[in-house]
Amino acid sequence: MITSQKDFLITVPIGLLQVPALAKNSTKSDRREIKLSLVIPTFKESQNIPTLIQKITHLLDSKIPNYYELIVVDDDSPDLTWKVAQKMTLKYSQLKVMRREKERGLSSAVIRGWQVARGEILAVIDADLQHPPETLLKLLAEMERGADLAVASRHVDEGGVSEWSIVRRFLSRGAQVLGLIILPGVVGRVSDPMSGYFMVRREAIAGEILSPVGYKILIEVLGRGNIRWVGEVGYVFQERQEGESKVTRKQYIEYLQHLITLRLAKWPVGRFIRFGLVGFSGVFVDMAIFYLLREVVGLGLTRSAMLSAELGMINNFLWNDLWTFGDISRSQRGWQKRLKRLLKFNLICLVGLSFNVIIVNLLFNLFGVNQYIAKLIAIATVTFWNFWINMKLSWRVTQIDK
Ligand SMILES: Nc1nc2c(ncn2[C@@H]2O[C@H](COP(=O)(O)OP(=O)(O)OP(=O)(O)O)[C@@H](O)[C@H]2O)c(=O)[nH]1
Ligand SMILES: [Mg+2]
Repeated sequence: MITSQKDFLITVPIGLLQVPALAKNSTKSDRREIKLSLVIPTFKESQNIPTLIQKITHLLDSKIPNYYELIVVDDDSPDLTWKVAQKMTLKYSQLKVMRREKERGLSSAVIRGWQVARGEILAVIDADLQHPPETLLKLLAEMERGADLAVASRHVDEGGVSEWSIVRRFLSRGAQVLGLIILPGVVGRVSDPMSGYFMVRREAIAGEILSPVGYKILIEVLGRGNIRWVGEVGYVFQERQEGESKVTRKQYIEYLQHLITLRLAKWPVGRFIRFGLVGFSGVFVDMAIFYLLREVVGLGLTRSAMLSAELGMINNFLWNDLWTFGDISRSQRGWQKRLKRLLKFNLICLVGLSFNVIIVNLLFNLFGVNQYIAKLIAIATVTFWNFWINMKLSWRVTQIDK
């Protein structure tokens, strides 16, 4: 473990918030294997930290003595929480302390802790004793059964909140519903997406660049990690005994920002823009060839229009195959496969073309929409159709909806 000479604190990792696949600091001499790395983020928790450490150690020593580590990550608390924790390292050898002087914030504190962790299972618990330590053993049992993520939940059997006001319950549920609307595939996977008490398998998040906004680290883990099996364990959220809450209105705004960021990250925005640009280039190819066929070759109108449209489509296919979906085509090599993609693309675009004609007709004749506006709406709709269906069928991207 890297410690600075000055005060025997763990050095704070810098750079991207990315958990390494293999614990960076483990060396050959570091024979003792660590199973569980539990991060305890703190800000002004000097009154709570001694009791918490004592309770957790007592508990884990009975179950996995020597196979766990506790990592307190303190954001330079004015009440010197880090110092209180640091003194305890003399008695508790599995305890490590990180004092962050530059960065701030709960979520990044947790990840910085995981970055120096050595365990195969990474976990987090609040320092204020609101998360009952006993639940750790149940979470661990879930992980041992094979879960990639084990979440302590207030909303399953044996779960609950002790003395929350109606307002706080309402806000918490409201935030959950909002999450379900914006990110159903992520937030809907757990009964308590707001939980800050969970364990995750290192493998499931290793190498992912995490960038949580605000407080909700679990949503980030669910959104960006490769989580197949989720286990849940009920617990009752305890009242804070000592110290003060850091929850403010700002956190609700950040939560919303976080949801939107994750939503955008899941939508293939970049691909769609490239697809649009390629489509735009196709218009010029189509026009130029149409001109050549009419003026130079002297072909009839319909034939010229059909031929130029087909060549425009081939132009689009080639660029999409090379650029828009290049990463996928490269893993599906061979001219036969390429030809298959071209045929599918062609067919899908032809269906798109008939939609185009139908939409213009419907809007213009049935709803009296101006013909040019009708055409624009048709183009936009068909572009979405062409993009989405081609992505799903011609260039199969199965991992888009993680
Ligand atoms: N390192 C670090 N820890 C933080 C920060 N903000 C909060 N924490 C810790 O994260 C945990 C949860 O914060 P709390 O303020 O208790 O949030 P909460 O439990 O949702 O709200 P309460 O019920 O009001 O306590 C506690 O252990 C805090 O000390 C921060 O900016 N940096
Ligand atoms: Mg709390």
